[in-house]
Amino acid sequence: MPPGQAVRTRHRPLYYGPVPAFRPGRWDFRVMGATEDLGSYRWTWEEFADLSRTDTVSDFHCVMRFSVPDVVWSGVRAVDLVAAAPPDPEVTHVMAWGEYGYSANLRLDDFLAEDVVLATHRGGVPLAPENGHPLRLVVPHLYGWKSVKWLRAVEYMTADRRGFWEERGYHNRAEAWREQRFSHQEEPGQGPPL
Ligand SMILES: Nc1nc2c(c(=O)[nH]1)N[C@H]1C(S)=C(S)[C@@H](COP(=O)(O)O)O[C@H]1N2
Ligand SMILES: [Mo]
Repeated sequence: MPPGQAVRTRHRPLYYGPVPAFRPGRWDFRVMGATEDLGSYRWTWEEFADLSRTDTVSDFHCVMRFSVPDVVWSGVRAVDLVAAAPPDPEVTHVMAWGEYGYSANLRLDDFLAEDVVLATHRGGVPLAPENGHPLRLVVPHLYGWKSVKWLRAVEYMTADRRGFWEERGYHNRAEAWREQRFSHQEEPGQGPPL
């Protein structure tokens, strides 16, 4: 376990604000911002289901000091998404966007880590509404708030910008093994000015 974390196998789902309703006919997923061809990409729910899928197993670390070991996630690996929607070579960061404007910024290399997945299933069953149904991001090596539930878009960025919690006192990078919990721990240059 990373420092300061205790194992918990069950916990109450954690999120800010209401659980959004899923309407398959109105749902889409977008990749936008600094794409290689300057266009944006859009998948309907049916189209998204045709992307190549992978199972991953990882531990999940919440900044509230608990970790859930060995979670099985299934979905589209971030590397496969990025291959399907190539970024401009200048892209250094991404913003993951959830419903209602929740967001989390990530370094591109963190997003491309091999166990990062845009998950539709956890433990072999579709995500429950409160766990992010129909789609959530999972970034195992960063604290849980970076794992955006009800994911609707990924924005490619050529400079860093803070997301929802990163603007409100949480660490810009959030690596669990380095215990990067709060923005006051950031070293100069670890994040855009607050
Ligand atoms: N859209 C959205 N995603 C979110 C959150 C949120 O408030 N809104 N909370 C985050 C936090 S703090 C954690 S620890 C995890 C919890 O995921 P779980 O409830 O599925 O275990 O979701 C993350 N993703
Ligand atoms: Mo969390």
